[in-house]
Amino acid sequence: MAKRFSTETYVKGILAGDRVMLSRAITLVESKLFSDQELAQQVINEVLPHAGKSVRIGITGVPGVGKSTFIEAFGTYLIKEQGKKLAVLAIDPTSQRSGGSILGDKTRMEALSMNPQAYIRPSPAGKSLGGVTRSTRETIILCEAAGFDTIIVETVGVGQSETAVHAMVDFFLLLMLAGAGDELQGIKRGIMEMADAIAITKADEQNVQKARAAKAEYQNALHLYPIGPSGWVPKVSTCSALQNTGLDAIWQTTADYLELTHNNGFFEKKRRDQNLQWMYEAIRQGLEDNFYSHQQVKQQLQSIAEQVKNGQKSAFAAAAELLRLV
Ligand SMILES: Nc1nc2c(ncn2[C@@H]2O[C@H](COP(=O)(O)OP(=O)(O)O)[C@@H](O)[C@H]2O)c(=O)[nH]1
Ligand SMILES: [Mg+2]
Repeated sequence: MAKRFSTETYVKGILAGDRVMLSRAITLVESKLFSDQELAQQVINEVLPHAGKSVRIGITGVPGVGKSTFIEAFGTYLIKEQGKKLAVLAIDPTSQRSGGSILGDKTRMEALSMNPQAYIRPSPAGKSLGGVTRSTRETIILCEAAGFDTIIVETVGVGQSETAVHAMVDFFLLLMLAGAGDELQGIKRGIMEMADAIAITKADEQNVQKARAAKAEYQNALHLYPIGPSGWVPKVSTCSALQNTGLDAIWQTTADYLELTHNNGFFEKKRRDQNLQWMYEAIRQGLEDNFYSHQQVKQQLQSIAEQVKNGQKSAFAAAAELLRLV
């Protein structure tokens, strides 16, 4: 069990920007213990009025595209050139590595992890996507309350985690390689449609020409999509994290997006919609947890499932029977 303090101690520490207290509160959020969860909820409730005043940026792309290297360079740029305070979180439900993808990549984020203006937190290990999503959302609030004005949420770029991240950020950046082909990059149409910006990575050395060609190609492809409710036309650019090029353009694109969506009200609306979605998800999760932790359900689930497997009971009848137990 995590070492525990009073709600007030956590809240005071977080609001004062105490990183140790912030980390401990995040550990509570990630805990599976009911008592830790209860305490976490109290802390979140208390700091909530101090949260929300940030830019939340989601970053995705297939493994190897250069996410970690990009975040190191872009994050350092944001701190040094834009005076930001940056928190980097990760969503990696599959990660079994030493505490998550970001820690495993720590060598690629060396400068950032040592920068006092940055806070890096790996994805919680051993959790389902739903579990990771929930703790990451709550972690965003805690980081914002601790004074971080820019939150980057990295996702591994395989499966459903992009959708989860998209639903918790203001701006969604897709990193892509030049000349690798959409298929190779596992990029489904849906993910391109979610992107507010695409950056072609590794635009350096012999790659520059290819990157420019890819930029034109993706720009054309994006023009085929109808403009969404944000009124924003997604932008494509090239960058090199190793040479620190193209980073200012990506920040400018982000700033343009923020200006447009603040002015037309989309930013606020999206945040409100995300909050509502979050509530419904929490309800669904709560109902599910209640159901599966119910004593009688625990006792009978196995045997009733067996009957369904053997064709002795229909799936619907079995579900109804189990649901009646609660
Ligand atoms: N040439 C070049 N290589 C890069 C760049 N960014 C990342 N890489 C390399 O690409 C590989 C994968 O990078 P990484 O950041 O771990 O990708 P991730 O799996 O998406 O996090 C590493 O060998 C990096 O050194 C870049 O801007 N230029
Ligand atoms: Mg990485």
